[in-house]
Formats: sequence, C-alpha cells, structure tokens
Amino acid sequence: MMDLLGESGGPVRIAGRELPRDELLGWASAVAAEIAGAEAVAVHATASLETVAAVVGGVLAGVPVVPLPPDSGPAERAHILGDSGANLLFAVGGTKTAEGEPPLIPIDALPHNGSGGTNPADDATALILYTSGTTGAPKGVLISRSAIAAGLDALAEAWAWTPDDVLVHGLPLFHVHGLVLGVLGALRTGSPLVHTGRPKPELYAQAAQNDGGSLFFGVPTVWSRTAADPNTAQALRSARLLVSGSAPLPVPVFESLSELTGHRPVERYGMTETLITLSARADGDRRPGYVGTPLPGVETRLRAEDGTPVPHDGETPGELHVRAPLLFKGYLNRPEATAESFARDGWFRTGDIATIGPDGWHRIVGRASTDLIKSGGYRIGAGEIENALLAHPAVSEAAVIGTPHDDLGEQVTAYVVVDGVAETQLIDFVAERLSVHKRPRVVHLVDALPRNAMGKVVKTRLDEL
Ligand code: MLC
Ligand code: AMP
Repeated sequence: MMDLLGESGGPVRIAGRELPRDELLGWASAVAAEIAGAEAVAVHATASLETVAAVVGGVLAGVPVVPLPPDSGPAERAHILGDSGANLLFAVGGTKTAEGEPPLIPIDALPHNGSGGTNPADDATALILYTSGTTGAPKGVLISRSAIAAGLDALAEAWAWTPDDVLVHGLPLFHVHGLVLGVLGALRTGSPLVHTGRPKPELYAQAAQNDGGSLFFGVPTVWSRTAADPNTAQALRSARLLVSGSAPLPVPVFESLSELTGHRPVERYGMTETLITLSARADGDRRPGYVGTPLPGVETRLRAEDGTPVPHDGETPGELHVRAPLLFKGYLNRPEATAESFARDGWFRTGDIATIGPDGWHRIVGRASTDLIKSGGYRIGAGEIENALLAHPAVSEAAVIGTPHDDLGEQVTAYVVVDGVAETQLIDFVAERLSVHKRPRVVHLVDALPRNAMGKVVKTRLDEL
C-alpha cells in the first residue's frame, strides 16, 4: 500500500501561521484516532492549518473527507452534509453549526502528537469533492488515494517539482486546485508550502521576495490581476515556474505576464473528476492559448456529437475524452450520472470542446453545455442558481448564463421575472443560500423569458431582452 503523503518535507504555512511537517502530521494523527471507522467526515474548509490537519487526518485514517466551502449558505451546506453521509464535522471550536448537522469536533482542541492512522487500501476514497453539474444540486466526486498519488506524481514529473521548491498559492482549500495540488501536492513532493490566505498578487510577491517562493499556482483571475500591477508582477522574477489553471488563461495575460515576470506561464487543464490531465512542461515549450500535452499515463481523444472520431489535425474541434489512472471513482449516490459521464467504451467525457494538434498540443475552445459557467476558476451550474432564485417567493421565472467578464473570465448573469424585488436583493438571496461566489453578478429584470414551442427557455436569445 502506498504512502500518499511522502516520507519527509518542509513546513506548512497558512495565512501567516506555520507548523513543521512532523507537528502537522502529529496533529493529523490525533484527528485520525478520533475518526477511525467513520463513514465520512466533513471539514469546514477555511484557509487554515486546522483544515489541513483535518484533511490529512482523514487521509491517515482512510476515512473520506468532505470539504465544506466555509461561506456556503444553509441550502448548499445541508445538501453536502446530507448527501455525503458525513457523521462528524471538523471546525475550529465555536464555529456555528445548524440543527441536524453532525457533531462538531473542535480541531484546535486536539493534541499535536497523536498516533492514529491505518494503512488504507490504494483504491479507498480519500476525498469527496462537491462540484456543479448543468442541472440540480452539486454532485459528490469520489477521488481515490491512488488517483491522487498518480495525479501528483505526473505533475511532479512534468513540472520538475521537488523538495527544493517552495510552493506558493492562496487558493481555496475545498477544490482540486487548492487542496489536492496545493496541499497534498506539497506534502507528497516534500516542498514547503506558503499559503497566502487569499490569492492576492501582492501576497504572492511578498512570498517570492521573503520566503523564496519558487512554484506559484493561480487561476487566470489571479494572473490577470498580477499582470495589471507591474511592480507586483516584477517581484515574481525570482520564481522558477508560474502555473495557471482551472479556466482559460487569456492570451494577452500570458503575454504581459511573460514580459513583466520573465516567465512564460505553464498552463494546465483538469477537472474535479479527472484531476490534471494536460499540461505544458517545465523543460518544454509554453504556448499561449494552449493547455499542453497529456501527462504521463493520460490518453486523450476527440469525438463528434454522434460519437464518431474527430481528426487530431489541430483545427477540427470535438469533445475531449480522457482515459487515465487518475480518474474519479464515480459520483456519490448517482450511478446514472456516473454512467452518463463515460462513453460506452469507458473513456471519460469531459464536456469540454478541444482541438488536438498532430504534435499532441491541446487547445480548449469551449464547453459542450452553456449551463456550466467558470467564474474566477469556480465551476458553477446554471441550474443550481436558477433553483436558488426560484426559491424566492417573488420570482416566477429565472434563467442563468455565463457572460464574458474581464476579471473573472465569465460572470454569473441572471434573467429573472420577479414581482417587486430589487436586483441586489436577489443577489444577496443567492449569496446567503449557496456560496457567495455563486451569486449572480448581474441581474436583468424582464417581463418574460424567450421560450420555444415546447416551452423550454432559449438561452441563446436571452441577450435580445
Ligand atoms: C461579495 N461578498 C459578499 C457578497 N458579494 N458577501 C455576501 N453577500 C454578497 N452579495 C464578499 C465575499 O464574501 C468576499 O468576502 C468578497 O466579497 C469577495 O468575494 P468573491 O466574489 O469571492 O471575490 P473575488 O475577488 O471576486 O474572487 C476572485 C477569486 C476567487 C479569484 C479570488 O474567485 C477565487 O478564489 N477563485 C479560485 C477558484 C478555484 O480555486 N477554483 C479551482 C476549482 S478546481 P471576503 O471577506 O472573503 O473577502 C478545478 C480543477 C482545475 O478547476 O483544473 O484546477
Ligand atoms: P472543476 O470541476 O471546477 O474542476 O472545473 C473543470 C473545468 O474547468 C474543465 O471542465 C474546464 O472547462 C475548465 N478548465 C480547467 N482548466 C482549464 C484550462 N487550463 N483552460 C480552459 N479550461 C479549463
């Protein structure tokens, strides 16, 4: 059985608080002792050492960990806790919980010298990450220990990521990017981690100058904010590798970042369900607008809507399919959704539209469905936001789409038929029920939604309103 966390490594610092690796693992071992035998444990996943100790405790115990976005409102929280079957909830002591939630274990009250932990099977579920689909509530993506290990080793190889690196980022600790790559990646490779609390360019610059930061992770919004601030960007000249992912990096941002920092950013592509599958390499070319070549162990292909093969000629777009040892095990409690996400011959259908060149370079050109929105690197399902809006008693119809946004890539835009309620009230209504980042940034109040003869909303005609 493999050791997911590696044998040794540097300290972990989050938002200014630091622990040596051994002490962090001692704390996590105390968590592991506490949760032995639990079905799943939820973690109120603030950007903190507490979150890392709780998640690593689950890893040591072989108990699936369910990270809860700390700003998620009651509807989203209840769904995640109920669906996942988590029977314990880790948070800092005093964190408010609602009635009916699992008992809270104050993580800060546990000692830093525990000795719990087992030797979980390689295919045991390590994480259940909730992510949006086109309709309905988020689905729990089951990610195994072996997928995480394979995914991280592939990245370490492609990026020449070693214990000599100092990893810097400030991404949320409840998604693949910040948690799997950004925390488990540091622990597995052994590189020290400096998590800046929030992904702010000025904090990245400080970490480059004061902490020897060498490997930097960001979503495109972080890099475009960095490129817009030349002094800050120049502080990253001392870095080794700047990595962008979770959404398309605009070509102008790639160009100005290269000019200001002296580094052509490495872009990589992935999904919660697949971990990272494509990337530019540390020792290779970096091309603006391209997401690189398959990582070791990953195979890709393109398919047309009718399932026929699409040529890898660098021009013809098709749906990207992947096959790899780092894929998820399925959606929790959703066998049908799991089956639908695979082609009949077992390849995973990403839902992203791509081209593949004869040289193996991939370009992501869009998504098959307009109902998945990427805003600031967060994946947001239109259906979930529409349902949240429709839960407001004054709302009779709602349609949500992503519209272009300079800073966020896309922004959540809602068209709503509503009686006597202001736009800002509707925005706050969603922000309170779901997570703040899922709130519409723009709300258009309209008399009616465009519908076809079957009564279905025609989203492509919304901008005519
Ligand atoms: C704003 N706020 C509100 C509000 N409007 N609060 C209540 N009600 C409202 N109506 C508050 C927020 O709570 C927050 O407060 C602040 O305003 C700003 O909120 P935001 O919208 O989150 O901030 P913003 O600056 O727009 O965020 C940009 C960002 C963020 C880039 C920092 O989008 C981000 O962290 N993105 C990363 C997403 C990510 O990690 N994706 C990876 C998915 S994995 P406060 O107090 O908090 O400041 C994946 C796989 C792969 O995709 O390939 O990697
Ligand atoms: P998530 O489930 O949050 O991991 O989101 C996965 C989705 O993010 C993918 O299906 C893509 O649409 C998008 N994505 C991730 N990385 C990139 C990238 N480098 N370029 C374009 N899209 C990306």
